[in-house]
Amino acid sequence: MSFEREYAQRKARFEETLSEFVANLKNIPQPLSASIIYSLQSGGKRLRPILLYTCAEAFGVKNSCGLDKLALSVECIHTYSLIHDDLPCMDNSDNRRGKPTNHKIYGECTAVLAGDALLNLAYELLFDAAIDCPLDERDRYLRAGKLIADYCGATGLIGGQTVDTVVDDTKHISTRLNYIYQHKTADLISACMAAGAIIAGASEHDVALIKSVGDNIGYAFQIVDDLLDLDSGEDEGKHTFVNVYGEKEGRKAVADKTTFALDTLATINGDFAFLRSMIKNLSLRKE
Ligand code: GRG
Repeated sequence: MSFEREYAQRKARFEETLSEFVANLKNIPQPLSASIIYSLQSGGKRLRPILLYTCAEAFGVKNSCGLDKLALSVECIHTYSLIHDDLPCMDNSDNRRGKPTNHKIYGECTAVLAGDALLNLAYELLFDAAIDCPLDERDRYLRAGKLIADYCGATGLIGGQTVDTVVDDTKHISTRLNYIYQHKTADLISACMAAGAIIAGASEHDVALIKSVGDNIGYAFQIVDDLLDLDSGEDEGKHTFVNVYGEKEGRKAVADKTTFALDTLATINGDFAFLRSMIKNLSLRKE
C-alpha cells in the first residue's frame, strides 16, 4: 500500500474516533461547545495521534483499550495550543487551515475558554484511560499521562511558547531558537511517540531513544514550517531558523535531523516501516 493511502486510512480511523468523542461531549454551554467542536473538527493532519498509534504498534501493541483516549488527549492539547496561539495577544492570526480562527468566529473570551476547556478535557481523557484500563496496564497509562503532562507544561510546550512570544533576547539567538524549537514544537511530538512506546511496554532505554527521534523530527518539522512560510512572507522580521541561518542551512538541518532520526530508529527493535515513511515524508511535506 502507498504511504499516502496508509496515512489516509489511519487518519480516517482517528477522525471516526474523534467524531464519536465530539458526539458524546455533553452539558457544555453554548457557545463554548460550538467553539470547541469548531476547532477540533476544522481539519488538520492529525499527525500527533497518528504518531502515538504508530509508535505503540511498532513496539507490538495494536489495541490497548485506552490508546484512543491518549490519541484524543494529544489532539485536544494540540488544538488548544493552536486556538491560543492565534489570539490577538499571541500571534494575532485571522486564518488557520484556510478558515477563520476560533476567536474570529466566537470572540476572544470564548476562544480563551475553549482552549482552557480542551486542555482540561485532555487531562480528563488521560485519567479516564488510566482508570478504565486493566490493572496490569495502569502503571503504563499513568507514566504515559505524566510524560504528556510534563512535556506540555511550563518547562515544555508552554515554556517554548513563552520564550517565543514574550522573551526578546537578541544576544543569544541560537540558544533561544533551540529552546523554542525543542519545546514549542518538538516536545508534543516527542511526547506522543514516547507515550505510544510506554503503553506498548518498551524499555526505558528504547523510550529514551524514541524521544530523541521525536526531538529531531519535531525540530525538523518546525524548520519545514519556516520553509513553507517563506513564500507567504508570514515570518518576515521574525527570528526563525531559516531567517537567521538562511534557506540552505535550513534545508541542510532538516536533512541532517531526518537522517539522525532514521539512524537512531535503526538501532531499536520493532516494526518501524510506517514510522520511517512518516519521517521521510515529514521532511518533504507541502502543508
Ligand atoms: C499557546 C501554549 C501555547 C502554545 C502554542 C502550537 C503553537 C504553540 C504555536 C502554533 C504556531 C506554530 C508554528 C507551532 C509549531 C508547531 C506547528 C508547526 C503547529 C502546526 O502543527 P500542524 O502542522 O497543524 O500539525 P495541523 O493544522 O495539521 O493540525
